[in-house]
Amino acid sequence: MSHPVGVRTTCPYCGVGCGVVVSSERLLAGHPVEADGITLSGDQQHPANFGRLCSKGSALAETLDIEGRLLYPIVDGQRASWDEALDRVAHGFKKIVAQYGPDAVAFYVSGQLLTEDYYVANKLMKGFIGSANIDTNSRLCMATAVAAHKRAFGADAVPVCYEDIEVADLVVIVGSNYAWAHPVLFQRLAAAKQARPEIQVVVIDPRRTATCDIADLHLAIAPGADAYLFNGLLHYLRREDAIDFAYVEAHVEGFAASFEAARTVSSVPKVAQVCGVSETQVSEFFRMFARTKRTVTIFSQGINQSSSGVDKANAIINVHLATGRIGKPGMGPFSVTGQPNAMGGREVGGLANQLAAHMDFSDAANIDLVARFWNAPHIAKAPGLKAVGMFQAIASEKIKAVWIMGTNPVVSMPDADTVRAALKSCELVVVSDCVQHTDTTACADILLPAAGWGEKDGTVTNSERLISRQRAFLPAAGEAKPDWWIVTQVAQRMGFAEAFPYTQPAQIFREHARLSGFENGIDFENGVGFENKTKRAFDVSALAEMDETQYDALQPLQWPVNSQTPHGIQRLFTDGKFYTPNGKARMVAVTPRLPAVATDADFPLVLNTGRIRDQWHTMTRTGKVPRLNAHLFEPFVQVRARDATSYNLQEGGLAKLSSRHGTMLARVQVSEDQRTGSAFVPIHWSDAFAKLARADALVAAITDPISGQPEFKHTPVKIEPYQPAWQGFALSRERLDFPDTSYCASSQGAAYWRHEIAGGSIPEDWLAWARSAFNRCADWGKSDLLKYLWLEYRDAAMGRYRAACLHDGRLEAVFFIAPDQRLPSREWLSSLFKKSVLAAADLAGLLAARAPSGTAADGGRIVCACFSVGEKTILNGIQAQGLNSAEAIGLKLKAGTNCGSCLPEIRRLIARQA
Ligand SMILES: Nc1nc2c(c(=O)[nH]1)N[C@H]1C(S)=C(S)[C@@H](COP(=O)(O)OP(=O)(O)OC[C@H]3O[C@@H](n4cnc5c(=O)[nH]c(N)nc54)[C@H](O)[C@@H]3O)O[C@H]1N2
Ligand SMILES: Nc1nc2c(c(=O)[nH]1)N[C@H]1C(S)=C(S)[C@@H](COP(=O)(O)OP(=O)(O)OC[C@H]3O[C@@H](n4cnc5c(=O)[nH]c(N)nc54)[C@H](O)[C@@H]3O)O[C@H]1N2
Ligand code: SF4
Ligand SMILES: [Mo]
Repeated sequence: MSHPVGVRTTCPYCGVGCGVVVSSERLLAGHPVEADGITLSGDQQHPANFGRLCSKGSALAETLDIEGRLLYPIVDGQRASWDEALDRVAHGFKKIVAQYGPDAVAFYVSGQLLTEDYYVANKLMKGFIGSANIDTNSRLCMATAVAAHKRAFGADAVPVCYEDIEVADLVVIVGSNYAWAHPVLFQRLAAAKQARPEIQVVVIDPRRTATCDIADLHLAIAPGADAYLFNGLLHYLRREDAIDFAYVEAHVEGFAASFEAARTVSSVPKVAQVCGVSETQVSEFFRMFARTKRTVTIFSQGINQSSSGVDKANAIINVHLATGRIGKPGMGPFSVTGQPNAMGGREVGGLANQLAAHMDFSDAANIDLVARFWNAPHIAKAPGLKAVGMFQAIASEKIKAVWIMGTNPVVSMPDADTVRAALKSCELVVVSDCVQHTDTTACADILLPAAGWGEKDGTVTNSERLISRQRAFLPAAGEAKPDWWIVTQVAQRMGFAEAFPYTQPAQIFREHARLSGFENGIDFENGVGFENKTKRAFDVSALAEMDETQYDALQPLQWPVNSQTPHGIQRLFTDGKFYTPNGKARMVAVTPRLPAVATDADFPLVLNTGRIRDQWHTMTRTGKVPRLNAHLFEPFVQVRARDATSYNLQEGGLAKLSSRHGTMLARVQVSEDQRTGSAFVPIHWSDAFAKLARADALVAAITDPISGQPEFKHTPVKIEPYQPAWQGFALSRERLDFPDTSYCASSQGAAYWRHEIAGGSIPEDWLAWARSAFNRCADWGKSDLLKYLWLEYRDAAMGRYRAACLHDGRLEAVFFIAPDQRLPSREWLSSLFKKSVLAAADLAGLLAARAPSGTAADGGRIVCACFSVGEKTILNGIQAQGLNSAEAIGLKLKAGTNCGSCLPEIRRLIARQA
């Protein structure tokens, strides 16, 4: 058989930016493919992943069916034509601008847009509507790193490349759960460490995470204390004579002031005390750092999402500058990007304080330059509102129209209940999304269907400045259109047709590339520009002349891509020259600050929020994939045993978390991975999947004063057991809609839905309640309700109730209710949905709430998503079959042998048994 030729594209999830090859028989025959029948694999040739994919990437084919997609425009709740919807958007925005001025409107966009989409939206708002009120969810994500890079390097430029993490001798991972959030980079590091065990890995995170699997040292730092640690390190490096004074002299300024600012807490004992870790651990980390030249420091949201995040990031960059560990193989500070195109958004200038192509509003000449390039009549002259301020302005009606593209702020913004209320009262809310029912689309006046991954063409830039193509291989779902097209149409209808003539993404990319090179020459007169350097770091002008064919064939490459480096470059600052007026990098004097709001007697716990392995953000895509839902299927809160005892919480019970802003319900997980005094909840659940489970309802809208990035990792909360009158679960073929539940988390399994439920009051008639949940579920053609057979078992004295609903012998739904958590295994019950007719033994088992004897053993909670291998199966393999390594488990049970994302967890299970 010949090797399948496929479409090469890029994964739409995290900022690693893995190459993906999509193939199918029909594709080979030259047709656009259908969602089913697609096979997908890692692109062996792509320099980000060399063929690897994580659990989310390898399940991409399962997200492509059109179920749940927004298929046509909707205006005021009614299906509308594109013409009607676009006119409404254009006229709505024009009217408000005419009446109240351009700052009365806003766009809130996303690092999940392609560069071409992003460019057009930014140009429309800043160049033509005339306001800089366009901000992006990158404000919640990368704004801190952008600000820190600009302070230190004079430009938002990531110095390192992925290879650096493999050739380093020490990799410090700060505030990043690399194993779950950047899995393929984690795997590259793990493989490098296996080949070269002398690579040392240090993890700095208040939690013990899966990333600690390969750590030689884990500093479970007190939440928010990182700047003290890195300041202390700076002093230690000086004491140990590890500063590279020659480098500092030639290439860095600000050393003395930074050193001075770090004086307050600089001895190892003091640092250890403030950071809440042992002196031995601090000394060990400092020693490793001091003696290892080839060091990369990776940082992510544990640093960025803080009210002093920019200072923290600069404290990290400081130690690299002071030791000259930058611009050389295996060295450098490395801010990893979250979203697939967080970097592309930074390049086009999609943040409200950026203008375009790495220019901002601080220099009138830049504003003039962009105005001339765009031929823009009303260019914005000053920064616009950053995300948090933007939603506050919507709440106070200063902003009267907002267009949200590719993001779900009702779930992901801090103080999310207030954000929802603001949108509900806003005069005009336009939402472009691929998915019809999200917490944010529920607030829209106009819904525009966006083409999704696989349906659109464009480019994305990953964490190492690598520009890759996303390529279409599917026809758009329904009437969906690419975002660049939608914005272009609105721009034309607002009267800007001349500046928005786009009919192809390649046209947009060329313009973007031209702008990046426009008057970006060497400018010695003003002291700017050096050998091999342009004024602005971002320069892809060598791509400005690509024709459509070349654009289609564009191979991944790392900017800058200009006449001096036409093929891009791996590492920046190899010459020790930075993008500051005098060419020197800047160390920033950092005075560490504690989180803005401390815990107190009313709110005694620190709430930390973050990601889980198999879900992407608000689950609009990953939530459709049964095997991704199987790993962690419910919102949970993780606390240490000591806190569980203090607050009367029980493993597996429900807890209510409250802050000054809102509440959340979650399932309790007791784990020694947490620090005492901290609780962790995932960010993924929304009203679309659960009741009262949005983490951001709790989080305060407190931001870093420089970057405007919210403090998502540190909210004072209180926690108490949530004792419902009843609890239980229901499994069903279709999703059910329950009356009277106070808690309900729904997740899609293979051929069934799983609902974990609880209620505050006991229904009068359980059967009527169950029937009602069954009958209420929308669009399921139950014309012959009488044909459904209901079986019941009730033990009123014990408060137990069970029911099963069958249709022609096929199981449709089961309900299990109890006063406590003693409920049967969902795994066995869910397997019954695979049968077209239940056997008598199954039926008896159903009502006895016990699997009939001879049923295959229940594998337990899924650990390996690729091969659906459960925790119990793995534990049994370890105990009964003596499988005592991840390799042995892989050989025997297959677990961990495809994407490898579950290997840390498998190794932990082995360690736990040992
Ligand atoms: N599976 C999955 N992967 C993703 C995503 C996803 O939704 N799902 N989203 C992507 C996006 S957009 C982003 S931004 C990235 C984020 O990637 P990460 O930043 O790695 O992910 P988080 O889980 O938000 O947080 C990272 C860690 O910071 C720790 N932390 C909290 N407070 C502190 C502190 O004070 N100091 C230190 N040192 N650490 C602290 C948390 O305990 C957590 O383990 O992930 C990307 N990858
Ligand atoms: N508490 C807390 N809150 C957080 C964080 C945290 O760590 N803690 N992390 C923050 C961070 S780093 C991030 S990045 C945000 C993420 O938060 P969001 O951006 O709100 O999350 P997503 O679910 O990725 O939302 C993307 C939306 O765009 C849609 N979409 C997908 N592709 C396209 C497309 O091509 N076009 C259009 N128009 N729509 C598309 C999806 O269906 C989905 O509705 O959350 C932030 N919020
Ligand atoms: S690491 Fe996973 S989610 Fe991130 S780009 Fe690669 S395959 Fe996609
Ligand atoms: Mo992010």
